Amino acid sequence: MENSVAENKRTGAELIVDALAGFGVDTVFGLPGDTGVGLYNALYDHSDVLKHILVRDERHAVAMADAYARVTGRVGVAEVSSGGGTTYAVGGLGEAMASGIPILLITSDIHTRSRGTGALTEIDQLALFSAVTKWRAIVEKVDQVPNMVRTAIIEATTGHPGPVALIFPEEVLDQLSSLTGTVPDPELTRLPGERIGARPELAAGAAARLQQAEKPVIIVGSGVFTSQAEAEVAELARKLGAGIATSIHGRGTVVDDNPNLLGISGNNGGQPGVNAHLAEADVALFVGTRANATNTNGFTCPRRGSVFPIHIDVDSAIAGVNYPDGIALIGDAKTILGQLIEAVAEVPERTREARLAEIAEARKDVTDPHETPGQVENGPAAGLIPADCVKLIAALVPETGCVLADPGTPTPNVANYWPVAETGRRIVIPRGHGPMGYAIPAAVGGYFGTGAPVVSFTADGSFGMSCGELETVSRFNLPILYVQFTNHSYGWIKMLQHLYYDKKYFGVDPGTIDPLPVAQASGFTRTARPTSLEELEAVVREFAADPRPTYVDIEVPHMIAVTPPVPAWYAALNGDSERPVY
Ligand SMILES: Cc1ncc(C[n+]2csc(CCOP(=O)(O)OP(=O)(O)O)c2C)c(N)n1
Ligand SMILES: [Mg+2]
Repeated sequence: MENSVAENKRTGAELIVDALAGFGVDTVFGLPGDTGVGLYNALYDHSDVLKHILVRDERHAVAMADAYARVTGRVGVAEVSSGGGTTYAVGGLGEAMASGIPILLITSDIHTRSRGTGALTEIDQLALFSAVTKWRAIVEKVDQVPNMVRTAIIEATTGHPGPVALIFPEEVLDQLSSLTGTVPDPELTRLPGERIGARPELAAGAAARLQQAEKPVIIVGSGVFTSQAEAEVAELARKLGAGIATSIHGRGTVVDDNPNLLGISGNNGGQPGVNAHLAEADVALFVGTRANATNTNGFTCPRRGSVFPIHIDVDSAIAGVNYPDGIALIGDAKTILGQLIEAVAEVPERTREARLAEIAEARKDVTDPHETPGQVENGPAAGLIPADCVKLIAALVPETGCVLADPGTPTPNVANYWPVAETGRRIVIPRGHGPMGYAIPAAVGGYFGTGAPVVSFTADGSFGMSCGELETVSRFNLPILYVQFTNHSYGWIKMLQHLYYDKKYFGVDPGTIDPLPVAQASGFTRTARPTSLEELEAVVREFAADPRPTYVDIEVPHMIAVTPPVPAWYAALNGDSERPVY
C-alpha cells in the first residue's frame, strides 16, 4: 500500500484500513456521515485492499456483516457515522449480540473539542452500545489505532463471540502517525479465538454419566459452528448411539442422513417426535446452545428436573444456567467433545441398534404441512403451501452459498424443509431476537461471504422494513433469489391473537405493498408472482441457470389456515390454550 501523505506518515483512517486489511478483512459494509469523511478518504485511496459495500441503512450494514460472519466464521465489519448512523446500527447489533456473532463496528464521532456542546450527531456512544456490544472503546489518539483494532478483533472472537464497537472522534481519523501498522495476523479474525478444554475431572464425570445413561441425547446449537466441532458431535453421538437434536441455529451442524439425527427441538420448528424423544431422556448433553425456552419447548424437552444435564459452552453465563444441577463444562466445544470422545467407550452393538431404531421412529413423527389443525378447523386454504415452495427451491438450486429466512412464516418452514447435505453454517436464520427485515440485507453479506448464489426467504412484513436495500442488490448485480411469503398480515402475531386472545385481531393487518414494482424500480429485471408450483419452478430454474437479482412473491395461506410446525400452536388448536412463555 502506498503512503498518501507526506513524510511517510499515515492518517488514523489509513491505519484503520491497514489494520483491517492486515487482519484479513476484505469487505466492509457501511454508509457515510459528516464525521466519517476522513475514513472514506482512506477507503478511496485503498480500495485495492478493502472492498466497501455502500448500503441504504446502517441497520442493514450490520445485518450484512452479521451474515458474512455466520457463513465465513470470521469477523464481519460494518462502519457507520455518529448520530443517526450509530442509533440505526443498534437494530442490527442486538441480533448479533444475542446470537454470539463476531462483528467489528467502526463508528466516527464528533470532534473531541465539541463534546458537551450539543453538536449535531452528539450521543454517548459507549452508553448507546452498552447493551448491544460485548466490548466497546473510544480511540482517543491516532497511535492507538493499530492496537485497538487488534484488541477489538480479539474481543469479538474470544470467549462468547459477539459484536464490538470502535469509536473514532473525527480528528483521530485525520491525525498523522509515524506508525506503519500492526504485525498482520489474518488468523485473528477467525473463530474460535482460543481453545480451552474442560477440567479433566469434570470431563471424566460427564463422560461417566453419558456412558451410564439409558437414553442419552445431545442438543446442539450454533456454538458448534463457532468451534468447528461438527465432526466431534457426530462421533460422540455415534459412540453412544445418542440422538442429536438441533436448535434452529444449530441446523447444519449435522447432515440429514446421519442416523443419529433427530431433527429440530423446541417450539419454533420443533417436531413432535423429536420433542417426545428428548422429553424421555435421562441424560442430556447441550453443546453451544442457550437451551432457552424456545429451544426446549418451555424446558420440557428435555425435561428440566428429571434429566441430568451436561452443558458445554464457552460462556459461563450460559453453561448450566437454564438446566442447573448438572455438570457445566466451560470452554471450547471441539476440545471438550474430544475429551468426552476419549473417555467414553462405544456402546455395545445391540444397544446402539436399539437406540438408532428409536431415533428412526422419532423422526417419522413429524407434522404434515398439508394436514394441519388449522386446515381441519378452517377448510382448504388458498395459496401455495410454504413447505412445498421451500422443498422445491432447495431441489432446484443445490449449489446455494446460503439460505436465509426472516421471522414469521419463513422461519419454521426453512428450518424444517431446507435440506442439509453437508455440515456447515449455510442456513442463516436470526434467532437471537428474530428481527424482521433481516433476510433482505443479510443475503448481501451471505453472498460476499460465500461467493455463491443465495436464496433469501422473506415475508410481507419484513419486506416493508428493508425493501430499500434491494437497490444495493441490483447495483452489485448480486445472484440472490428473494422469495416472499405474502399473507397480507403480521401473521405470526395475528396467530397469537387467534389462539390466545379470542381472535381479537388488532394491529396486525397493515395494507399491502406490491413488492414486484418496488423490486423493479430498484433495478430488478426478473420478478414473478407464481400461482402454482409449476410457475414457481419455471422462475427458479431461470435463476439457477442465470443467477442475478430475482424477486418472487408468493401468496400463501395465513397460519390460521395452515399451521406451521410450532408445537404450542398444535397444542392450542387441540385445546391446550396455555400460552408458551419465552
Ligand atoms: C423488528 C421486529 N419487530 C416486531 C417483531 C415481532 N414479530 C414477530 S413475527 C411478526 C410478524 C411478521 O409478519 P410478516 O413479516 O408478514 O411474516 P408472517 O408472520 O406474516 O409470515 C412480528 C411483528 C419482530 N420479530 N421484529
Ligand atoms: Mg405476513
